[in-house]
Amino acid sequence: MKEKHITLGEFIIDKQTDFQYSSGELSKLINSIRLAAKVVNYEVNKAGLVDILGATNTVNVQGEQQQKLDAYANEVFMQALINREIVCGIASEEDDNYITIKGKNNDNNNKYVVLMDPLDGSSNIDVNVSVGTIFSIYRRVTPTGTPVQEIDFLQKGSQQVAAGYVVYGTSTMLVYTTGYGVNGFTLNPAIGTFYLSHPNMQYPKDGVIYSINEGNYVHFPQGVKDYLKYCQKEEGDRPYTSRYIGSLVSDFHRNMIKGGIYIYPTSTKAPKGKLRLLYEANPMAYIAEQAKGAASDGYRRIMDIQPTSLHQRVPFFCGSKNMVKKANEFMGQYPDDANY
Ligand code: AHM
Ligand code: MG
Repeated sequence: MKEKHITLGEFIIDKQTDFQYSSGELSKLINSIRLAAKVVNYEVNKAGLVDILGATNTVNVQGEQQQKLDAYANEVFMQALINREIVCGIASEEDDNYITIKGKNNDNNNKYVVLMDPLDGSSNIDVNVSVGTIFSIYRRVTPTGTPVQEIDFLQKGSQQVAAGYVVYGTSTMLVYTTGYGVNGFTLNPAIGTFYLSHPNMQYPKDGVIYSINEGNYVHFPQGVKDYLKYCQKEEGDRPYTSRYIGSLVSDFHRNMIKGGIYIYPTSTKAPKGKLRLLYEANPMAYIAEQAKGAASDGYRRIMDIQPTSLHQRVPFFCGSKNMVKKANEFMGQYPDDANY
């Protein structure tokens, strides 16, 4: 029998009824992210060429000034969501504050807010290393009909209704969850269609990869140093192997498939860690848990942390369940470091 190839568009329609308050809005929202992902993919893929063209002419063919790709990605995702009038607000790692979006009749009746990091790891573009987009979706908590407020964005990660990422890699993939497991779709660039390639993605319970910027070792808290020594000790299936791309989405994606842990801890250089709770840690934590992995700040579940500001940072331990558990045990030896 001929195998059926499911496109992301078909998959979204199929799954619409899975969603508790389904009125089609969440589906439309994910559809607009799908569209923006294709546009950004096209641009990311010709990043090197843009440099060549830019050298002779810094204004592109449309007469627009050349933009940095992260600013471009921000605009593409913003516009895709704004044009469809399906969200009431967007907060982006690129912008200081959230923006309010009116609904179809210039009202405030839309239910969802989106938080995103439009191009994570963008410093990697210059050296042709994969980058990603991360997104997180919540239902607003303030009444519909009123303008969106900051508290609609400052929700615990456990309140997310969907989250996902796009990895612009050797092939471009969109991976997302709406709380019913994690599915991955690979873009066929020839026809611009995402196909279901990785159904029901799951972390192996154990893994042997640890991903951390070891250049910062001397600045790490003792619990992290102890855990790294544990990983490197010759015993059983150890020493583990180290893999660090320095692009969260890529490191996460590899670890979810192969089994591993990603760590960005506090350090004397970054006392609260580097990653942002709302734009990076929460969506990745939601995907990790839906893929039977785990995510903590070394002490607490990431998704239980009450956010207090839009751009707050958090230490991040994320990956195979048993590996995160083990890292938490090491951190637990130094309870004072929980107060970062
Ligand atoms: P960004 O949001 O400024 O791109 O920073 C986030 C990135 C992650 O993708 C990556 O895992 C991390 O920063 C790498 O940081 P470092 O270079 O300090 O190891
Ligand atoms: Mg980022």
